[in-house]
Amino acid sequence: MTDGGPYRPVPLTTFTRREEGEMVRRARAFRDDLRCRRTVREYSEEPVPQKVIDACIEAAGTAPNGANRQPWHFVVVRDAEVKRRIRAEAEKEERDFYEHRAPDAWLEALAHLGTDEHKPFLEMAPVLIAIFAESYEMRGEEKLKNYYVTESVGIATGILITALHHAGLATLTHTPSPMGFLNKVLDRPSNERPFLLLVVGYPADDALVPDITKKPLDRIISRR
Ligand code: IYR
Repeated sequence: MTDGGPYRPVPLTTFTRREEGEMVRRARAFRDDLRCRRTVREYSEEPVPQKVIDACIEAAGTAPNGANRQPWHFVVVRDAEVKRRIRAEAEKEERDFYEHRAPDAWLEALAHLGTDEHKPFLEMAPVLIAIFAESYEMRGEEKLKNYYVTESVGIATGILITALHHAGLATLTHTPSPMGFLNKVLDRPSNERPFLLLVVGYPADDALVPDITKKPLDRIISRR
């Protein structure tokens, strides 16, 4: 490792060159698996294996990121009392959002998703992963600035959601706003800013999801 030192490259040994047919098959199989991912709001209380969570967080930690500073931290919450406090704080902010702060246009945009200020999944689901973005790093007394923090943590979060789905777990990307309370409840330092709360578990047997579709290719691609 030469992190932070001079450039001393090593040969690339991990890249696999594949035949075109195999590439197409792999790309389509991966797409088809991801098409089965749904954001789930109703969870079973069944516990999930820590080894799976650990491997998925390790997968997230491979994300490309600014200057390889890896400006992220993941807090895995299983404790019922901690979950209860997170729910109480999140619902307080969300109530204010839905009742006062959200402009009508935003509420209209959300209407078809059936979301509201009640967040029982924050207690029901066996695991919450609070993702923090490190705006800077402390090296002793020195503040070391991080780069492209939002992009980096966003990419890592995408990989985490994908890894959890691939492993057989459902997630919900929850964005209580503001979520500064997570630093207090989870005892995180002030160089870390809460980025997003990921709810993780198995869907409840009778879980319902909104009837939505994704834009087809010709609406999200252009070619030049
Ligand atoms: N943060 C709120 C509202 C919300 C906002 C968007 I944009 C969504 O796609 C879903 C919900 C909440 O979590 O309910």
